[in-house]
Amino acid sequence: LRTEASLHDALENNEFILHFQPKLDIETGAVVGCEALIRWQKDGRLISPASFIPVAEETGMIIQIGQWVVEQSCKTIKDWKTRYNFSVPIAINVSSQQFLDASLVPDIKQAALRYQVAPQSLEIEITETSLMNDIESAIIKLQQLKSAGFGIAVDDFGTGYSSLSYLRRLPISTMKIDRGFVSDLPEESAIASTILMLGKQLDLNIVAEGVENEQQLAWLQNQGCQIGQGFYFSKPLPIESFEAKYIAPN
Ligand code: G
Ligand code: G
Ligand code: MN
Ligand code: NA
Repeated sequence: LRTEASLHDALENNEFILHFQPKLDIETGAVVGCEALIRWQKDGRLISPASFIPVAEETGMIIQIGQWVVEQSCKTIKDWKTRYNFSVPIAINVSSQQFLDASLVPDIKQAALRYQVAPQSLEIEITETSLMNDIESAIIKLQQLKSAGFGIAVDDFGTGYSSLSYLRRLPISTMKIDRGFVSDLPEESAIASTILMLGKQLDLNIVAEGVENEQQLAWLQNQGCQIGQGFYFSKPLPIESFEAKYIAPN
């Protein structure tokens, strides 16, 4: 079922969709961004990326699927700007295979141009581990994306194969504290505090992922973490629900 051919058919048949999860300013409650998360609509059911992204990565289909995600995200940015004058950045997830592909950076730039989307409205989420296959080339590609104006976020920060000496060299704009550390809050806060401090020192935006309750939110507010994402605010939503709840409420 979850073979290269079925993923190929899924693309052809337009069976992939994006859900959107808001990122909120923890002080004001304003939506300051969102993350696009792919789902596969198959025979009336919604298949989670956890069950097909690994297959897509193994078979190389992640390249074409990733191009679809870039395209669809730029289209959505353009559409929200045109229809609602709504322009918070959309973040997309990029796998290590995509990072090794020479067409990633030109694909992203061309899609942004084609949809007349400001590069600042698209953010690339990468994990530390995904950069490590070829760190030197990854740094070059990140520099190209950053100098073109795209946002760069390190996803699941603190869980990957990472090194602080690389972190210093990565041209990133945002660190996302892995939800494992957020779920330890408020009792176990050493790692979250340290990541927050590191982010401040490096002058990065910090997003707390996986915020699930009031106690975690209170801790984050108290510690000056500015942006939160998680089920406490909203799960990832189909586009119509995201628009109704966050863009054009009535
Ligand atoms: O949305 P959900 O929690 O089910 O996502 C599961 C995993 O799939 C997460 O690690 C997420 O980063 C990944 N994922 C979701 N959408 C995409 C996508 O468009 N591209 C890639 N490469 N990974 C994605
Ligand atoms: O690996 P990545 O961080 O890209 O995965 C994002 C996924 O995390 C989302 O698709 C979503 O399904 C999941 N997620 C988002 N918020 C929460 C949360 O508050 N709790 C849990 N358990 N998962 C979450
Ligand atoms: Mn992510
Ligand atoms: Na994450």
